[in-house]
Amino acid sequence: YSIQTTVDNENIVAFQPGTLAYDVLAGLIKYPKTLSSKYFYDAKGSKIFEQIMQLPEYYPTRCEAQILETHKQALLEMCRKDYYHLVDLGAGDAAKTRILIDHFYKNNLRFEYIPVDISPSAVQELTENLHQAYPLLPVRSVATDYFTALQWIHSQVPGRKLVLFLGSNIGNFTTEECKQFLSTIWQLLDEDDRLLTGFDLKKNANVIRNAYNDSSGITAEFNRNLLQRINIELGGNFNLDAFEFYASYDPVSGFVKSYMISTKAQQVYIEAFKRSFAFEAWETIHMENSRKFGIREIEELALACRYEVETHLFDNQQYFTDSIWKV
Ligand code: AVI
Repeated sequence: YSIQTTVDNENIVAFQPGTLAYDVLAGLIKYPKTLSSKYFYDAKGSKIFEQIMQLPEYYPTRCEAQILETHKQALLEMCRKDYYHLVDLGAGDAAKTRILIDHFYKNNLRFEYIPVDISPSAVQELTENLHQAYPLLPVRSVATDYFTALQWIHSQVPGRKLVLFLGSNIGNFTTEECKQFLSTIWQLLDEDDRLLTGFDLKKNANVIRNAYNDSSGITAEFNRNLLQRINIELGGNFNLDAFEFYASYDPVSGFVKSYMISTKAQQVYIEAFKRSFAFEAWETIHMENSRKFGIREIEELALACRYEVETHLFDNQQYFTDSIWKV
């Protein structure tokens, strides 16, 4: 189905689901308004996210790097048997995956690396960097959303695979999307295959809150960039100074929720839709969920999606886990 917005009787504009235009329109005509964090990652957004990963407050990246560093030999042994496909969902700049790539490559594992990312510029840059660093490594990159990529993998990547879903990307899904995603991957896996998913764990609530309210305001810029992207790509006129960033953490549900909040009553016009959207003072746009999990919740999720948990790998603070599942 598609959304149609009637501006006047002669001017009907139609958009397809899953496109920036469709999803922005669908989100801004709702109350409360929403935008999808999957659109954060244009070229600029991907760069800002790389800065976030360097922030002192943003611990998940460092914790997961420590996990991979500690367990890279065990993971190599796991992949030893046969020619392997290393599928990296949401690869970005693959800073963490490179710990494994480097170790596997230097130990002569015969494998192919398949990075998947929604940002074409990120995927292209990554592929070029890998070709330089590891000239003999076969790389097949895919620039699309996860669900399209999973269909592609199903038809194009036969044979044993380790599917990586690092960085707590799973926390950005709704509970529904999360189950749908894990069930789709389940259908791709055979008994020798493995899924390794990064889950950010529940911990001191202030540590979590600070990770999403960094003192240098980079996370705010990350969110604001989506408003700017709408201005550039859809002809919007969001006044970027008239929206404030706010992130909350609920230690019971484990959800960090991020918002851009209109600091005054205002109209935002978007040329692509030939219409304006009214904001009341202090009206919110929900931008992102970043869910934190308890171990019990992870195990219940695995069970609900018909997986068997093989092991949980932890960093030394137990802030994060890379959980390995099989079908
Ligand atoms: C990509 N994702 C796992 C990050 C997270 O922690 O939810 C995105 C992010 N949002 C704000 N900071 C980082």
